[in-house]
Amino acid sequence: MTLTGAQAHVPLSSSGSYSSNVWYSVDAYPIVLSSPDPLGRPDLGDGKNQFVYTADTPDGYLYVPGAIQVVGGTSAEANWLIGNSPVVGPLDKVNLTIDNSIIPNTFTHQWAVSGNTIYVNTPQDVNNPYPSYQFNHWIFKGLPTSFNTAADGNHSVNLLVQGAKTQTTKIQTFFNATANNYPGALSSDADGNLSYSGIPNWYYYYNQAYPSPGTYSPGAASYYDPSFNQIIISDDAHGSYTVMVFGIDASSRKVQYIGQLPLGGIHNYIEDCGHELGHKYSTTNSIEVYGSTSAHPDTDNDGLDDNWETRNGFDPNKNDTTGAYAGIPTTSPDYGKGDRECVADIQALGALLPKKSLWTADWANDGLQWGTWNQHNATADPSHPYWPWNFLSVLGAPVSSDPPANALSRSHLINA
Ligand SMILES: [Ca+2]
Ligand SMILES: [Ca+2]
Repeated sequence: MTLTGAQAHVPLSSSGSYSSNVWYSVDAYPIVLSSPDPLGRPDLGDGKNQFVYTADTPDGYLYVPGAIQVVGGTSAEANWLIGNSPVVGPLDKVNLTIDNSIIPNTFTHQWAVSGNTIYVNTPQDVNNPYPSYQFNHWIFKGLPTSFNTAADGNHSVNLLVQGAKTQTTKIQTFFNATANNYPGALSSDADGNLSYSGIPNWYYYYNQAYPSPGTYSPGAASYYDPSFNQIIISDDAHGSYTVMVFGIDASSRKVQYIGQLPLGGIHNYIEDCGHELGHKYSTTNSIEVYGSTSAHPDTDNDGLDDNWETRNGFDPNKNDTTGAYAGIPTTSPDYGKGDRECVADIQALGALLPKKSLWTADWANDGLQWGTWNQHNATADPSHPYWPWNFLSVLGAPVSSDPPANALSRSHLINA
């Protein structure tokens, strides 16, 4: 575990009585033990003191492992601070509170001392699933009280000595990724047939790091609606996805399927946004068409203008130039539109590549990046961990950490 508490030391009291009527002063500060990653992967963002509620309801619990460090002290000094150990009930010298929580001060601490460290637990909480002997968690119940601000989720764990705050440790709390704690509900989508309440928390958090080009709507798949010129981001933007990567064949000068890039978490969301934004851009610029016209013929009915296809390495007489979409189900709206989807994928890769570092952005831990972690890292070859991603060539080339430099992105497309 990593000790990430405030490091400044403040005297608890200048007039404390330790033993034998000797006036004594000790330093102490609260520490928070960062949640260790069981797989040893790096912490996200600042990597410090980030915790996720166990449930989406107002009864959700937040478990914050923590303690009080008596600087340079001994077990005797630590015991002096809390009284005779074990102690159950109010203490006369020290206490802990958490700001901006519904019940920060109403539970009763239980304390234990090991060396110069004081551990704390809240076994009196009837819903506490932890055994009373596990003295290593502050447990807070209830959701933060403010929403819709960037500061939401920031709290302070405070050490109080005889009622006065002496030290503070910052923590950040996040809601369960798939729960709906934030407002922002749509009453309807562009088609006027949708009603729900609350956006999923992952969308709320991702949107702060990478603003969505559209609107969230519950459902399996994101889409671009050309009738209303509107992008809908849906639940496939959360979790994991493997995006296809394309290049140019050196001899034929045709677009070629060259590999895959497995994604998770924020990267999957960015790819999804970029893909639908690609459809919107292509439509707006008449690259993508809906029915062949004299101005924009579409001989192979793959949704792309023939002339644009010819200029950009696609086959105007073949709806899936690269073959990458050969296995798409006949029931899919993308069936027979492989080239149209390929262009959107290329544009999505262009949106994604500059944002690789966003996996280090400062929001929740595995609650939001779980797609990447669980779907890839847990089963990956340890010598090739997919973190944050690895390019997997379909042409027999070695695995690489990033797509090759000649992978097509938006800037390679004419008029795109
Ligand atoms: Ca076409
Ligand atoms: Ca075509």
